[in-house]
Amino acid sequence: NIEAREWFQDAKFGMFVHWGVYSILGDGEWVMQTQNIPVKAYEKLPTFFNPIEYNAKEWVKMAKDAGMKYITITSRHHDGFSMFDTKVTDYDIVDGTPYGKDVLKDLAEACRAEGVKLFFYYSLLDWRDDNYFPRGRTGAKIPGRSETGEWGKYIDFMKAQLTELLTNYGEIAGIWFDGHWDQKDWDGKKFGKLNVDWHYDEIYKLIHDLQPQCLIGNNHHLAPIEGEDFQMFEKDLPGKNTKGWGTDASDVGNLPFEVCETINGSWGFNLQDRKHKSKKELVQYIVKAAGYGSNLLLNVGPMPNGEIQEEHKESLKEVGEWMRANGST
Ligand code: FUL
Repeated sequence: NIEAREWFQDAKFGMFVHWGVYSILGDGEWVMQTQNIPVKAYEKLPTFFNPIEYNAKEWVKMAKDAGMKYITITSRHHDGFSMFDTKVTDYDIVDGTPYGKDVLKDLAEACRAEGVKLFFYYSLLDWRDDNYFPRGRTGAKIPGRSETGEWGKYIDFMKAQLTELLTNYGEIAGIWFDGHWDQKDWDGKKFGKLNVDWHYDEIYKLIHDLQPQCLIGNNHHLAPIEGEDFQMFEKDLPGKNTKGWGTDASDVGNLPFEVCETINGSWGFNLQDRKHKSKKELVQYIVKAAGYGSNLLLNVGPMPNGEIQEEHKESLKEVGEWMRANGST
């Protein structure tokens, strides 16, 4: 949808939100893998997730005041826990936590009221689902993962969840896919010749059929695939590939760009992260991205109680002041 792509191209600045049951441990969103937490132990985390200080209106106001035009939030990260009310698993915020409420619903309403657009981050890889099989390099050492599974069922599961996300939350500006790279291992000798098709043609069609304006991006670090609407560069600038994501990661297509970055050094809440970027550094990121004609998606990692950490709030405030002073909002 051309109009939606044009809006995106002009939007310039958005807020990324990494929030999930991993936030409880204060060690980033990869904690299940970095600490090799057994599936059964990790499954206890939701019972401690009770973000009573969560206030969607405040989050949206904070983003808007910083000059941001959209919010991209993790609906389900690599740990496989759904932060929304899904009917295809009970491993979700409504069925599995004492909080029991759908945080994405509140956010969708608050965004709509303020004219801020909403994107859903959606992980392709899953460290818990039996049917996410064969496994790739990530999460390989997590104890308790299944040795068998049905790939077709996993694809159906994702389709069902995406249908929910695009049916129950009003107009959604985009889906931000992530976690495609395990596939590299599947193509190798480790798992033999298995059907590793992601069925992107079907998945992308489903999304555009449900909501034609919904933009699709995929953090696969490849050149854009048919059906995608924007191209993202993780902690990088278009065409740079300074992170060495792979030989195709610098392939630049002709879709609108988005660059994503962290305010400190982590995506998910990290208690011990002291690498906060200064106001000057953050402004440089905004300016640099804009110089490449790219949006900047700047991340916050809310705490388990639902509040955004003070340092992040402070950074957003400072950036907002700079944006206003420079006529960028
Ligand atoms: C990466 C993920 O693996 C990280 O956890 C994070 O979500 C980042 C934005 O994308 O690929």
